[in-house]
Amino acid sequence: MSGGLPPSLATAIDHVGIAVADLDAAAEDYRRALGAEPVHRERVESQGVEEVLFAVGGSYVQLLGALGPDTAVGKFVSKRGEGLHHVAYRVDDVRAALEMLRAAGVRLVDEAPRPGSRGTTIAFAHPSGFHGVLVELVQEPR
Ligand code: CMX
Ligand code: CO
Repeated sequence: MSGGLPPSLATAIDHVGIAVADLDAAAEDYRRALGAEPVHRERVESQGVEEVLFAVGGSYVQLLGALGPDTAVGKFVSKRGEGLHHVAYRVDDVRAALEMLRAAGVRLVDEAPRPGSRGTTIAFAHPSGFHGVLVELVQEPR
């Protein structure tokens, strides 16, 4: 197939986000299992999470501990238990990517980009548009 296809949304999988109940315990389990030290840890108040990142190739595994029960991750863990929380796609321009999703009729969580960890710019699209998987768009710092 060629012609008429818009440019693709993303350049890579940036990370997979995994909701955990105890961030320190999970980070230690992943450290042993992956045979690698975490590369980053950050509290992101605006998202209600603390994250630990492990690098795998050019992508990350993002462990997410909730900062409280009424946060996105806190509610997820109490309703569904630990596990895959979202898939994050790396994009060149979050604003343009949001426009592409909007044009494709995908339900958005964020209407506009916002700051994420590591100086990234992020936005979320609703799981309903991606067959049950919450989607994050990530633009690396310029
Ligand atoms: N993946 C798939 N489904 C999810 C989900 C997720 N991560 N989180 C909630 N749901 C489902 C619930 O299971 C529930 O399904 P049912 O109706 O079938 O029971 C439904 O969505 C509603 O659940 P809820 O607890 O009422 O959740 P809300 O609708 O209030 O919020 C969502 C869901 C996705 C809009 C919200 O979590 C959100 O805005 N997320 C974006 C921000 C975020 O997740 N930040 C943390 C990560 C930060 C980072 O990666 O840096
Ligand atoms: Co994420």
